[in-house]
Amino acid sequence: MKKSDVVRTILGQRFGMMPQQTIGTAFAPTNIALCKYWGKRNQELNLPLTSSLSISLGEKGATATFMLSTNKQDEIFLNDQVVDLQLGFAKRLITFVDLLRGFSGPFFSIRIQSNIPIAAGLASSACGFASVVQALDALYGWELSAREQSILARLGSGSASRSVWQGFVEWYAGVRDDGMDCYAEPLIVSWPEFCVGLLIVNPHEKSVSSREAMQRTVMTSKLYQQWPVRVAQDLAILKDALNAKDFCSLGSVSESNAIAMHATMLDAIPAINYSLPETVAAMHKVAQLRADGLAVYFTQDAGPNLKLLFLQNDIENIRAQFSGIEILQPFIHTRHVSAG
Ligand code: 2P0
Repeated sequence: MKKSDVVRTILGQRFGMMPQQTIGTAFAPTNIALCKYWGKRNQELNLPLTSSLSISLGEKGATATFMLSTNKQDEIFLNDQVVDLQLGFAKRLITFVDLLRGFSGPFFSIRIQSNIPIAAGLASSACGFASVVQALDALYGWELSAREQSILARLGSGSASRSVWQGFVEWYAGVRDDGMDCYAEPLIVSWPEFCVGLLIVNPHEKSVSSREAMQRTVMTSKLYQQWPVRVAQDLAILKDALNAKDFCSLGSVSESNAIAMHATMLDAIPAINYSLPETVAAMHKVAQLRADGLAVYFTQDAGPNLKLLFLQNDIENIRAQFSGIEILQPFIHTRHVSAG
């Protein structure tokens, strides 16, 4: 099955119709996985081998704005700077937009505004594709459900399926070949004291894309065989911890899940090692602080930077230990959306 088949299934007779508005705009938050998505059962549709669980980062994310254009081609602005349409970013975006607007669709002036801290290693594609789907939904008047938005956003980037929601979010792996049961839904847990700290140990770009790293791991890592079992256990513990607001359980299983994901990557051939000496030093520091009584845990994605997990009471302690850390409170100043 192709991406275009999924789009046609979801849009039905709305596929290829003209926009109802001249402008459509939407914001989507970025998200950090506490139980990671690592490995696909279908590369084309970004169907994962396992479910995953994330926290969306409130007001940190991307706003996409689509305006009808009379030009003969699209134009793209990223944070008010014009983007060369030959760049990989532009090509990937326009390929995705083509999928949704149909072949004879209108051209757009596309503006993406991102307030994600530069080089934080936060999944910009996650909030990017989610905001694009929601902005096009507003422009065309499709009136998609959040589930449908989640499925369409996944076609752009797997983790984008989780960025259509705020708060704690579970993305179901599903079993169907067409991926219609593979979407994200929020967990009905509000935790205003929950904090995420962005610890930048190195601002340079990663050498191996997460897409390539994921595929190499699945193909070559023997340890990867253990990963689905591990995820099932971790998801169950995480959900119990969220229901009980048991921060230490949540933190320790999140940290351990990230370490296990990186272990599968280290076992790939050739090995993928996103950690730098500074990454490892920060991990030891977190462990030492915890031994000294501070409830802080880390998680790590496909890059050298860490995200620290802790509670509001410890904000000043964390600031004192990690100069320059950016601290986010995902549930503060954010409307928490529940499943409808
Ligand atoms: C996650 N990551 O759960 C995992 C953990 C990185 C490490 O999802 O190929 O950009 O577009 O589906 O979503 C990053 O991978 O990959 C990611 P594609 P994506 O957040």
